Amino acid sequence: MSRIVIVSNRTPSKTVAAGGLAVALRKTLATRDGFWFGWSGRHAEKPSSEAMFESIDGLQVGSIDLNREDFQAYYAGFSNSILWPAFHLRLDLATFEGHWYEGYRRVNAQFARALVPHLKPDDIIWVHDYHLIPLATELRALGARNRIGFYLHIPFPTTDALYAIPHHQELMRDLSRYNLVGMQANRDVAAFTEFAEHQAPPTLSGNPVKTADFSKTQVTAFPIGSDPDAFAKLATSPAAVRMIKRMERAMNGQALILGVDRLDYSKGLPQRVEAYEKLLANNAALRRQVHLLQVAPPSRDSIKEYKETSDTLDAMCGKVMGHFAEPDWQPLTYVKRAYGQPSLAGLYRMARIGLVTPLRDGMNLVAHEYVASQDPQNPGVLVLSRFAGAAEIFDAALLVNPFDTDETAEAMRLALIMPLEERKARWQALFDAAKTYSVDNWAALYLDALSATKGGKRKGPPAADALPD
Ligand code: ADQ
Repeated sequence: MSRIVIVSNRTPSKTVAAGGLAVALRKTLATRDGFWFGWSGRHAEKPSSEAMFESIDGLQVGSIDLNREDFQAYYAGFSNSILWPAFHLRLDLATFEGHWYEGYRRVNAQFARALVPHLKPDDIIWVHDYHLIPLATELRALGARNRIGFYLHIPFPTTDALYAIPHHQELMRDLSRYNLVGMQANRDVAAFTEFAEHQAPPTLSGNPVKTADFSKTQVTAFPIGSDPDAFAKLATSPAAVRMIKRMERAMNGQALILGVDRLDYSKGLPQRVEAYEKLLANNAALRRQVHLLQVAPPSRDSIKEYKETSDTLDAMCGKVMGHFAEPDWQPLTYVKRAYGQPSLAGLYRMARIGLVTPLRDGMNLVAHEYVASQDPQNPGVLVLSRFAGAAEIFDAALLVNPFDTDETAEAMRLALIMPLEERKARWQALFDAAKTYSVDNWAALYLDALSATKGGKRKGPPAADALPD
């Protein structure tokens, strides 16, 4: 059986508890030979193409250090200040700095140089996310003929947002060098197909110009998921029960409405608080009966737009507190820290409403985890954004347009009065979907599809073609 080589921006760490994705991929590597490759998390004066290998909890991990300036241009710059906002349709939040692109390509080339000496001819290479779009091009330029697959964890943009990205034609040519491109949702495959058919901005005169040939690249949706059985178990574990007890005391009979997110402008947090404000404003009888808990640890805080989102959220929460709090009742709690999975599972299980309202999201695993953690005899209600990839598989949720805060407020009201029978029926459908689209199934389906592609003879740029097979 071929080895599997997983490549992502960051390798799994010794100190940070593994999330669902890392756990699933570790499981894959436990049954197949192979290793995980990526950035070590360390900076070095001089960029080196020597990978360092170590075993982390039985997992083989290869990593490289990156020069600080290159990392800035590649990670905070091109990846997270251009690709992330553009792919989430937030061109207003993008910063266009020309030189970042060179750093982005330099780091991808460095990854390739460090990885190639460790590859065997029939290794299957699985590259993760927008940081590494050019990696197949760079690997093929060094002679790699392996099957190489790419998986995009974030949404694929609409064609005109894509046109706004500097060097987008080159990036799309990079994607055409993969055997398989996996996306989260059908809407992403549709957006990709729309681009692939035209590839240049439409004009009233001239014909469409095509510069990338996708005829040898399979593009398919593989919706990612969680490990629902593991989360269901976790939700009744001692640590979860401790959290539930703590919350029951604090809530004193109020219904908990819960949001759990990385602090990111794509997650629609200010809009969510505004919807909650409307719920309280329009339904005086609900005051003292409900409580919003928003858990949102800061992320990417070196980027100005993230700091601004954090400030906006602070102001929104302060406004709702000032308006509705009473000496003996607080409408909301906002916690800026991450929790371990057992505590999260307890919070999910305790919450009457899981409020998952991103403005745009590849999938959103919080929605999956919330569903998996519910008590089947008394489940809560998932209020879910139509613009999360999860909406394609969770149509039994209360689906909302997160920009329409009246609609979100009304969905919360309906969730609070929903009869038990309806809650159970909706939850059962959601749980079935969470099981069908589990993270284990996702990894297995993706790797089967990648193994089944025609490998070995992918065309690279001219330099690679000159190399012997
Ligand atoms: P993220 O944008 O990070 O991921 P999401 O899928 O919601 O978003 O969360 C990933 C994980 O982070 C979940 O397992 C969740 O439990 C954890 N997490 C979030 N907030 C937390 C908190 N406050 N404390 C502790 N843990 C927290 C990107 C894409 C998503 C896609 C995933 C996976 O943006 O759309 O679903 O990758 O493909």
